[in-house]
Amino acid sequence: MTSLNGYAGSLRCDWTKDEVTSIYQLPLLQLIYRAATIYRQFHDASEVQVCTLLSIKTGGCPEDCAYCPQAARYQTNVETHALLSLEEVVEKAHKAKEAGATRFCMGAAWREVRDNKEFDHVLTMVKAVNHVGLEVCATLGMVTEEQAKKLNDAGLYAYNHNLDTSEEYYKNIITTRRYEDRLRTLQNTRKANITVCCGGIIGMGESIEDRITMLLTLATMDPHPESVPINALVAVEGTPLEDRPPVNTWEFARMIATARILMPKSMVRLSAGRLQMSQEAQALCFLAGANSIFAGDKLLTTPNPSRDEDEALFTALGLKPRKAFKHEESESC
Ligand code: SAM
Ligand code: DTB
Ligand code: SF4
Repeated sequence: MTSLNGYAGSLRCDWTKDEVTSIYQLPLLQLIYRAATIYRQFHDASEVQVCTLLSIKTGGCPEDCAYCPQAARYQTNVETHALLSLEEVVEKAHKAKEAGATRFCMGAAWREVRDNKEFDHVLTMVKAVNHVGLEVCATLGMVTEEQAKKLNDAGLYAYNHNLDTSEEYYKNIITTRRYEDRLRTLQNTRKANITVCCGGIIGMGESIEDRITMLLTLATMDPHPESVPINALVAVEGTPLEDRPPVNTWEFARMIATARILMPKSMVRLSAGRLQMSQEAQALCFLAGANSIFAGDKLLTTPNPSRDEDEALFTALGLKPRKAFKHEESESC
């Protein structure tokens, strides 16, 4: 039995900004110790879920997200492609499963889902990947409640739609949609009984206060998102954020630890940016409560550590991949 050292966590959705600020600003090792304790109270800390990403439609997106290499308006080296065939997707899903992944996330460079043949095709993909025995996740831009219901009927397990940053900083990063649009899609997903995957990115020039406010918005959702991806910006040549310096790994670990304390039951995903991090920095994130990674040479369009490197990391740290569908039911506060 893990000793809680006076640090027992509880599932709460009524966090205040002062509380989040004082947790975020704890001395780093104290913050990590507290997060690690709470992590062990709610999860088996030897397990990390391995997820695989696949870009099913790449590039040519009409949005202006300043971090994104897939926005049509930026000159990047991304090779665009139309919607993949069902065969290609199913083959990748089988390969991902064989390589140990239990969750498969399909991403499309769309502003929003439209009710057309392409959406019907994505529904077929969702059904097929579900049959492979993987948790199916999709990230397709904005969805209506009706579209979310269709995705749920097809067997979609999770929908990824990130807040990306604070409401205040959002307009500096994206001007082609509003924060409320993001929140509405998240509500539509919830109403359709799909689990919610929602997090953000650090390293885009936001202030500490922006990071705290974003975490506050996530942690006051009731229920919390079942999955919270924390991304470090991958600064891609040709995007407006191409010259941003790499994220300081202490700051990254601080985000992970704070997310773990605020949303103790959620899966906290150490997402984009691992290639720029040392294995020791990743170990600190696992200690602080990160319990999922994206594995495979590629994220959606940018490189990621190889499976061999990740296997070596898991062996060195004594971590094992987590089984699929192990999530508990979403729980209201
Ligand atoms: N078009 C859909 C949307 O915007 O929701 C889905 C795909 S989009 C690529 C999914 C998420 O990937 C974004 O919300 C963002 O958080 C993350 N992302 C995209 N480019 C990134 C980058 N260069 N560095 C870190 N995260 C990134
Ligand atoms: C998330 O939060 N991060 C993943 C997943 N959800 C879809 C995407 C990261 C993309 C990084 C940039 C790229 O590879 O294009
Ligand atoms: Fe389009 Fe999504 Fe990239 Fe924004 S993040 S430009 S919506 S693909």
